[in-house]
Amino acid sequence: MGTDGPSEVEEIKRTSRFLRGSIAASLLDPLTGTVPEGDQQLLKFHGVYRQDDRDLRAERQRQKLEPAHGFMVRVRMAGGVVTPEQWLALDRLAEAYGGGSLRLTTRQTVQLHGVLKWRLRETIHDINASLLTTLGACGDVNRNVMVHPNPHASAHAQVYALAAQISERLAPRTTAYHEIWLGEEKVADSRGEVEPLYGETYLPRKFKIAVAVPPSNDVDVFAHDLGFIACVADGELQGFNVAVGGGMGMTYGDLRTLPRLGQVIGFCGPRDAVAVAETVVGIQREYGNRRDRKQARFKYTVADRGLEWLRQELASRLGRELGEPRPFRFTRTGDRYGWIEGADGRWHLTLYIESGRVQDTEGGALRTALREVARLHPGDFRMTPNQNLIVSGIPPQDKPGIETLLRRFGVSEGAPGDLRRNALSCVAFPTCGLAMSEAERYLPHLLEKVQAFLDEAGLADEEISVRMSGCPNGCARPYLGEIGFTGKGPGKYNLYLGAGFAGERLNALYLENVGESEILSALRPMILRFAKDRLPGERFGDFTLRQGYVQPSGSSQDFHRPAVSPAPPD
Ligand code: SRM
Ligand code: SF4
Repeated sequence: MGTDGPSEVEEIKRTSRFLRGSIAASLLDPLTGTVPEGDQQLLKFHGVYRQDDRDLRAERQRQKLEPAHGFMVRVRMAGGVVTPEQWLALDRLAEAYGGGSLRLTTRQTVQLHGVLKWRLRETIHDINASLLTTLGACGDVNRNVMVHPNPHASAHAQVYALAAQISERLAPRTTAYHEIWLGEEKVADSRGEVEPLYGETYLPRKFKIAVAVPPSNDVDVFAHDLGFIACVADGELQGFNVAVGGGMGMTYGDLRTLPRLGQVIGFCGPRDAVAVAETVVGIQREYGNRRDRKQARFKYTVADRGLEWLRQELASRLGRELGEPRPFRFTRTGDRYGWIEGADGRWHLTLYIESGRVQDTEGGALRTALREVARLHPGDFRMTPNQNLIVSGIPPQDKPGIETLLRRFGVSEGAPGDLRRNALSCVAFPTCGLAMSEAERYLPHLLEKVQAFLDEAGLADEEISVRMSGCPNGCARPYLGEIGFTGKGPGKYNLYLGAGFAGERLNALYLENVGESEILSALRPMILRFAKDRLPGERFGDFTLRQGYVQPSGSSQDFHRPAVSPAPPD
C-alpha cells in the first residue's frame, strides 16, 4: 500500500471476512509453531498475540531454529470481575498451558503467556466454557473497559453496570470467533454478516475507555481515548464528566507522536453514557487516520480537528449537546490496600501483586494461595487497574479462614510500606516483542536502591508513583509516574519527572538513555533535597517541577505537531 492509501492492516481487515482470514487453517499447519503475518494481525482481535521467548532468541538463531513461538492470550472482562470458579478455570489453564503463571494487567484483566499454537483452541475454548471471552481484548476495537473496582465505593454497582454495558455494546459481533475457537458451524457465506458498529474494517486503531469514581483516579482516566468521571451526590450517581483524547503511546524520534492527557468536554446523564461511548467510537471509526497507524489513535483525530469540532459532531449525532462539566477532584491514582468493610458488612481485601504476576516462586506460593482462597470464597475476584487483586464480598464469618490461608502461604494482607505500593511495570522481556529494555524483571531491584535514598532522607514512608515501561509505548502508563522510565536499549532508560500524584499532569523528560548508576546519581540528591526543601505536604512530582528539574511538558493542552492533513472520512 502506498502512503496515500489505507495501511496494510486496513487491507488485512477488509479482506478478512470479519476476522476469519486463514486462521483456522494456520492453526492446523504442523510445520510451524507460528501463523502468517496476516493471521497474526487478525488473531489480536480474538485476544491472541504471537510472541517468542526473547531470552532464547539469539541461541535459537545460532542453532538455525525457528524462534520459540508462544502466544499471549488476553481475556476481556469489563471492570476485571471474575467469580471464584472463573479464577479456578484461569488457574488451571495457567498450569496446563501458560507456564504456571497468570499476569494481571494494567487494564484490569488477565493474560496467559507462552501458550503453544497447538493448545490455543483448547485454551480459548476453556476460557469460554467458564463464561469469559477473549474476543475484543486486543485489536482495533474497544478494549477492556476499566472501572474503579472498589465495591464499597458509593454508587459502585451503577458505575460497574455502566462499564459492563459499554463493553457489551462495543463488542465485535463477528461469528468468526465461535466458528474458529468453539467449533460452531461455519457460516457458508460471510457476506451476509454485519458488524453494525464497526463495519468490515473495524476501527483505525485500538480504543480505550475508563470510568473513574473520584476522589480515586486509579483507572488513570486521562490516559484514555474516552473517560467517564462519575459525579456522585449523597450516594446517588448524577452522571459523568466526559473526557476525550488521552493516550500514552509515542515513538522515539517521531515528533508527531506524543503522550497526551484527555480533556473534559462536557457532562452526560447516567442513561446517556452508553450512547455517548457508542457515538464517540462511531466518530473515530469515520474520521480516524487509516493510512498511518502511528497517527491513528483518537487523540490525533481530536488534536487535528479540535475539541470544538468534536463537541459539535457529538451533539449533532446524539441530537443534544453535552451539559456543562461538573466540579470534581482526584486525590490519587494507586490502589487502597488491605481489608475494608462494605456497607453491607461484607469484607474486601486488596492484595498487592508485584507487577501483577501470579505464580508460585521460591519466595512464596501466591498462585496456590489464591487457588485455595477461590475454593472456599463465595464472593468474587476483582483485578485492579494497577495490577493488583481484590478478594471481594467476603462474609464476616469467612474472613478468619481467608486470613489463616493467606498467612499459611506467606501472602501479606497489607501493602508493602515502600515504593513498591505505587509502582507499575509492564511485562517487557522475555515475552513482549516490542521491548527495548527490561521492566517487570528489573523494576523491583531498582526500587530497592531508590528506597534506600528515601530511608536515608528520613522519608521511608513517602508515597511516590513510579512507572516503568520497557519501550515508549507506555503500557505501564509511565508518562503519569512522578518518576517514569521508558526503555531505550539493554539497561538504558529515559527518566521522566514531575507528573501529578493524582494522574492529572504528565511528566517531562529529565535524562535520556541512562543506565542505573546515572539514574541513582540523579535521584539521590533530588530526594535528599526534597526532604529538606519540600513545602508542607508537597508531593515529589510537584517538588521536581517547582524546583525546575523539569519544565511542565504542556502536552496535555498544547499539542505540538507538524502540519498533518486530517484523514478524510472513509
Ligand atoms: Fe500495551 C502493545 C502489554 C496496557 C500501549 N502491549 C502491547 C503488546 C501487545 C506488544 C505487541 O504489540 O506486540 C504487549 C504484550 C506484552 C506481553 O508480553 O504481554 C502489551 N499493554 C500490555 C500490558 C499487558 C502491560 C502490563 O504489563 O500490564 C497491558 C495490557 C492491557 C489490557 O489488559 O488490555 C497493556 N498498553 C497498555 C497501556 C495502558 C492502558 O491502556 O491503560 C497502554 C498505554 C495507553 C494507550 O494505549 O495509549 C498501552 N501497548 C501500547 C502500545 C502503544 C499504543 C499507541 O497508541 O502507540 C502498544 C503498541 C501498539 O499498539 O502498536 C502496545
Ligand atoms: Fe512491551 Fe513496550 Fe508495552 Fe512494555 S511498554 S509491554 S515493552 S510494548
